[in-house]
Amino acid sequence: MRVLLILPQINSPCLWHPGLAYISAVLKENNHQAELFEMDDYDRQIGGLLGKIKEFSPGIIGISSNSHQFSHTKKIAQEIKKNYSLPVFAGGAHTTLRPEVIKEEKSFDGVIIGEGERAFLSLVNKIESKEDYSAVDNCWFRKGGQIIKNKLAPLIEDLNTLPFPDRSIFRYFYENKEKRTPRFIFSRGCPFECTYCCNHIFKKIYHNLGRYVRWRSVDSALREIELTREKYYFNYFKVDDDIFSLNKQWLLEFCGKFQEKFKDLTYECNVRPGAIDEEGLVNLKKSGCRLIKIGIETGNEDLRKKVLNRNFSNQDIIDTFSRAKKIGLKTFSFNMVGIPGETRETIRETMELNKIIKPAFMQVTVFYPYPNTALGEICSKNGYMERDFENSYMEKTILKLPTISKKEIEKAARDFKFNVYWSYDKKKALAEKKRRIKKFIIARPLLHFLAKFFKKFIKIK
Ligand code: B12
Ligand code: SF4
Repeated sequence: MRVLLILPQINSPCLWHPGLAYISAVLKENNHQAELFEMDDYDRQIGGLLGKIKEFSPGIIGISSNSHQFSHTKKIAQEIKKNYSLPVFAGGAHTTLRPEVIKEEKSFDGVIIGEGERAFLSLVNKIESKEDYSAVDNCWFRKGGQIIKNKLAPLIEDLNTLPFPDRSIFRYFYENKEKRTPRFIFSRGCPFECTYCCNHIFKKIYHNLGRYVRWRSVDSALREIELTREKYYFNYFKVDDDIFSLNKQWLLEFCGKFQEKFKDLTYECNVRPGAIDEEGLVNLKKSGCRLIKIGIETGNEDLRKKVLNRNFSNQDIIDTFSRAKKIGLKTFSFNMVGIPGETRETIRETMELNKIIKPAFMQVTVFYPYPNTALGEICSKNGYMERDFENSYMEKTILKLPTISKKEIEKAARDFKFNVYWSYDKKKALAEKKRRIKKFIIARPLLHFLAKFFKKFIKIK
């Protein structure tokens, strides 16, 4: 059967989506035809999407959505339903956290919860053979005025049984002939329970349904890299596993074999203080890893431990960064501002910690409470949520906290990198300032026009 997958990524491009890539691979392995429509701009592309549906004539549509994109996902489903009588299903992080959306949004025929490969294949098979699909595991459906809530099937025990994710459906791979930086993911799940992250909820819903943290074999990981390289040229890649260093035995085997096989390939990955030691770092470096990324999130230990449930100290962070640097690895820190309990002082502490560890790169995001997560619930119960989910992860807060104003949170997020870099890398700080000014101008059409005009005028002169 022909299946159309849709990836809304409005103001938030993600280049590829492993979940949809796996679903497409599984469908193709089972002789279905899958195509993808990537939606970056609703108004500009909605006509194109409707045209695509007419031309491709799918028997079913699957839309993936995270919480930020969900308002767009609903709009897309509504527009499809207005024009075609096709079954439309939504899956991804948001429907896993909040399957109840099926009750509110009538444009969805069903939602998929958790891992989608088997559930979606089963749906497609049943729809193709015109069978009743209302008992498919991992799905909630609307039937008449009722919601059918099916159970979750156990987690896929052996990830090696899955085909490699299908990159060929993404523009980034078929349009881009230049150098690419592909992303890979070799494991699923994380054993930690940080209150702001979705993992503890995914783990909870899958309680007693198999091992939550699973790895593909090292050989399968290396084979995927090899095959991807044969198809798409690259010499650097990113590993998106939540914590690449979690399973030391796996890591050391990967590093040893990778080094043997790919002498000219380099990469970056995520690690966690307390889940990486000196031996792990040395092996990462020897194998070709150039950059390690670490979530420190806040410089205040109380907030980190009590509010975020991240149990490592500032000293653990400082030690990991300094060891990594001695070994020759570049470092990257993830930071958040605007978490419940945040004050001017705690933001200052986060900046101070970054000034000590001096990362080569930083990400600073405004905290965003996801539905049903422990911290999301605290925000709802305390009446902190001013607005519901929006596409505003990086810069705008949707919270009204008693300890700090919205203006201060957003200003801190804007100025954070400049302030930190200024203490140890003036060039980077100035580049950051320039980037911000450019962004400010681009966001204002009149200023943008004037800037372009003057640039041209000065050049001619
Ligand atoms: C890799 C990754 C990325 C990659 C890849 C992008 C992507 N969207 O997958 C990159 C680095 C680009 C990225 C970016 C972002 N990410 Co991210 N990312 C992850 C991570 C670590 C792994 C996801 C993954 O690949 N898992 C493996 C695959 C196989 O699983 P999956 O994607 O969940 O898909 C399965 C099911 O969900 C389901 N499914 C998914 N889609 C569909 C669609 C249909 C039709 C069906 C039937 C089923 C289905 O079936 C799939 C196969 O089993 C997760 C954390 C996590 N543990 O899930 C966060 C996570 C998904 N990311 C998150 C966030 C917030 C972001 C950003 C907004 C961050 C930012 N600052 O910009 C951006 C958004 C970009 C975008 N437009 O999507 C959040 C989402 C929270 C939420 N409630 O929505 C997560 C859950 C992390 C967290 N904070 O808890 N991310
Ligand atoms: S360590 Fe990272 S991936 Fe794991 S629960 Fe915490 S934030 Fe989520």
